Amino acid sequence: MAKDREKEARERAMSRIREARSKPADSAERWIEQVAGGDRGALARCISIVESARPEDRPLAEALLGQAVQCGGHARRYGITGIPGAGKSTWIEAAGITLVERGHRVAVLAVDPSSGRTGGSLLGDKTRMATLAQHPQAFVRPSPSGKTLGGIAAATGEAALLCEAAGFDRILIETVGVGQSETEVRRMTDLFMLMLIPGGGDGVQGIKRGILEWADAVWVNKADGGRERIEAAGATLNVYRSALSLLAAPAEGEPPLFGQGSALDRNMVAEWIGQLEARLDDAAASGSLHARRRRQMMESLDDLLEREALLQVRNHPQFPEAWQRLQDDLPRLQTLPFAQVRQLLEGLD
Ligand SMILES: Nc1nc2c(ncn2[C@@H]2O[C@H](COP(=O)(O)OP(=O)(O)OP(=O)(O)O)[C@@H](O)[C@H]2O)c(=O)[nH]1
Ligand SMILES: [Mg+2]
Repeated sequence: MAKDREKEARERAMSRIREARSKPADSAERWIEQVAGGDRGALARCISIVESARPEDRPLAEALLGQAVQCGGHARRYGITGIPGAGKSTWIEAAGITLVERGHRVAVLAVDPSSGRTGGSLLGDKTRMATLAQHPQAFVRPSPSGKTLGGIAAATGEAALLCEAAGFDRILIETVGVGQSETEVRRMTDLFMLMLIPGGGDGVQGIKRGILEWADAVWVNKADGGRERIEAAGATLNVYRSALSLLAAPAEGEPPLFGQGSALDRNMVAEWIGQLEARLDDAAASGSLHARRRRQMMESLDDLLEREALLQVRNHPQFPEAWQRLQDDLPRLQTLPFAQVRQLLEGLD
């Protein structure tokens, strides 16, 4: 029986999607209305559309995002990165509960570049965040698994926009700190936090220098279970504090915040998220938050311009022939590569 009902629901959803694909603009307006009205099913459906790898879903996805962006901009976005198993999900759940208790509506998203391969850390995250996932003021969405059109991080940024349209005012994005998606996640967040664990040899913990430089906050987790561990956490924190003080000062804003504690201790997490919130209050008041978002937007525009320009060139009807000619000429090697490329571009009309 339950199976039949599930199948029916799936079929209903599919037929709605088919209908929406055929009239993207009208459907997008209606769907975003439902999303803004608090319909979680509609939110989940819209997120699936922006995550879709099918080119035929893109017009609808773009129409949805076009609608959503008009209700966006009010939420604060946190990025939390760290090595696998550092305690990110545990920390996010505790922080999320604190935030909902303070009257916020919290959405949790994840970017896991490995999820395509493993089938997703989906189950892990939902069970680890069981309390938060069931809270009426929270929404927990695992990383898109498998292929998406613009990449997993891009899909997560779009999902964040939809969550904002749904009225979530705090968005926490978890990403595994392996250096593949942090640039993008940092670019879509107002505060980027690096999570470490005590010890880890020389304290490097496989964290790329770039990620370290970007951190607005560093938290050494698992500082619990005895004095030794707490001291080890303090030592790790010091290693990073001095490493960071040697790096160039952040381009804008304040120096990073440093903290240590246990994600299993709700009070500690509440204290820390309070500090992060205060930091964002200051950034909002001083205008640096606005400046940061503006710069992030410019960087994204720049990337998009590059991607779109490349696509236009590659999709140009004369491109394949010109490209072939260029390759055929290669053995002669009598022109410099940049001159060849310039010639090729000039030859396309
Ligand atoms: N002792 C202790 N254990 C913790 C703490 N935080 C998390 N854990 C445990 O560490 C394990 C991994 O925690 P997760 O929150 O799943 O870690 P994660 O960083 O989200 O892991 P991935 O998403 O797989 O990268 C779980 O068994 C947690 O219960 C902490 O502060 N102290
Ligand atoms: Mg996790």
